[in-house]
Amino acid sequence: MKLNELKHAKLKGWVEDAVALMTPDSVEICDGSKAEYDRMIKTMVDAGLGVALNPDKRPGCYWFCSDPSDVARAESRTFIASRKKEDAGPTNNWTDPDELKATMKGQYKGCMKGRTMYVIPFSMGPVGSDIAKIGVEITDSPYVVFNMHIMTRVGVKVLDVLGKDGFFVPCLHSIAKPLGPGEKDTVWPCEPDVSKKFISHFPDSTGDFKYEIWSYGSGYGGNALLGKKCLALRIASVLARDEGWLAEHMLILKLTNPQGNVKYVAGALPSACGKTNLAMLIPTLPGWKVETIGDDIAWMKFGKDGHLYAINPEAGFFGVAPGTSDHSNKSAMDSIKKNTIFTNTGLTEDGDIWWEQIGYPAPGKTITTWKGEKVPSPKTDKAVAGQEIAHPNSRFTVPASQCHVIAKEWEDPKGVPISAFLFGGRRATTIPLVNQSKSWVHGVFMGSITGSEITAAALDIKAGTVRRDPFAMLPFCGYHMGDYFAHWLKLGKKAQDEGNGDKLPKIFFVNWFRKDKDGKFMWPGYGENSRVLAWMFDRCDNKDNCLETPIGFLPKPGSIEAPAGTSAETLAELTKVDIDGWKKEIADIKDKHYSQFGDKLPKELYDLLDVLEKELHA
Ligand code: SAT
Ligand code: MN
Repeated sequence: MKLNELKHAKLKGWVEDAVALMTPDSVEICDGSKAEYDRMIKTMVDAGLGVALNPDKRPGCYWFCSDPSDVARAESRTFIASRKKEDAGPTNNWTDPDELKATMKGQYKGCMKGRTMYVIPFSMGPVGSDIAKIGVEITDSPYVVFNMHIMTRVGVKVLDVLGKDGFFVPCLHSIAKPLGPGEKDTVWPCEPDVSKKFISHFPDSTGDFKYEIWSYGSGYGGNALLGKKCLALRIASVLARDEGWLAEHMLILKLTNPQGNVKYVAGALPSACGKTNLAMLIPTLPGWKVETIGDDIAWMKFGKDGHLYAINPEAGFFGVAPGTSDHSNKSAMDSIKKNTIFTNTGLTEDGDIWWEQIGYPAPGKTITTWKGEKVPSPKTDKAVAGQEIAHPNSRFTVPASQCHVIAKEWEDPKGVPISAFLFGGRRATTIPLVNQSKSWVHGVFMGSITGSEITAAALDIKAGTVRRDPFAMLPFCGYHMGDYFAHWLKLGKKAQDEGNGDKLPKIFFVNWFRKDKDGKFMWPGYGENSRVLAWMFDRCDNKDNCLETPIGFLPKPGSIEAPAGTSAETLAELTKVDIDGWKKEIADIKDKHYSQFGDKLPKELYDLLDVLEKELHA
């Protein structure tokens, strides 16, 4: 499709302006077809920038490796450029939007010389769903085009919904590597100087567009696939605030009990807590079933019936490869057997992928690392820091439809009614295995104090230190976190005022990661977590399976059966109130966490902290 065939005048004008600024050699409007997908991959494979994997082992699969400067989201280069600094809040990088645009326009000038500009119309959410939103990404990366094909719904059908004047979020992206005459890419093109990369969000610009995303210099993951964290979380969180809904960093799962009754659960966990594994969990508890709706993002709106309905705005999974095995996530392993893009994993001699903790040693004599070096195949699949075969943030991109445990209603445009929210983190002490909030406000409190222990000594934080990651939204909330807590409180209050308080999802906090005095995990996790899901399921039906305590509703003794290998004493320890631990927790929340939000921290949350403190001291 050609530029002058675009019927949407504002879209056409925006693309024309981008062409004038970035001066590509040609422009292509993406149609979302399989032929286009294949052609984009071929462009890169022919240029030597990608490898087709062995079709006997991984049919339709490809291996790509990025530049070592371009391997993960660049949080320090991610900006929320709201008009007022206070609207970005203490947890975001802020710059003045006009200054940032001036800087970036300077960078964008001529940045696509020698390349094709691709215009990708995409829908986040089933095309035409009331909850879905449309974005259009301009990029010079064919890698971005075929990944967007998997992760979102791309093409002409989206333009049809957009019509002549529909709403879309413009998303500008360039890898920042113009080509001279006859010049060809030899390695992953990007801007290797991190200080020149920008992932910018304009949540309230007053120009032609109210909401905009401008990204420059990176071709990797969330920096470049702008539908995901940029649109579906940072900008969508602002849209949700403005329009009265929720855009959350949550998995959505469908839970079926042995009687065939169904409940949908949405859950937020900080990174490295097994969110994708939980979304695809295989229960050990007989008769129970978990199916996946989404593994990363949930958009939720109240229906006319007062229930909260959720869609997964994505169409694929962009999962972390290392640590994924038949033990940790068999469903993911089965999903990635075909038609999958692998980025920054290892490549075996026989044309397959490999990574640390994949569950078996690397086959063959040698293996190619993500940096392209041939090294002797490791004898085990253990990770050796600094010598990884696969980059720790290496990824698979796979269509969600290929997942064997995807729920049949995962694309239902009206969404699924959510019965429970779950928050959680990796905490060695204090936080019980599962705890239900006493009220909506208390649940918002739980979400707001979500934290997880840092597993690697990265980020200059001591390993074992708790990093608070409210609602697992720390890097993804597009506005002031204090206002975000207030938005959650407001939605709950509105539902209650309308007489729908009993239809609000119940809120839970889980912790699979408690350790004993010897540093050993006390709970087996993985499929055994189904025992906790089952307890939550019954809580949603108000079964008599809990005890009220100062910190919330904890499981009644016997209401969760201990899995094999876990003693009754251990389970009792996991489900009791650690009074001293909670006193320290409260002090930490007051002094180091809530204090940073100033007057934007809703009073209800401070009040609740006081009540909790009093009850613990009683
Ligand atoms: O690179 S993404 O932002 O898409 C994934 C992640 O870092 O969580
Ligand atoms: Mn995520």
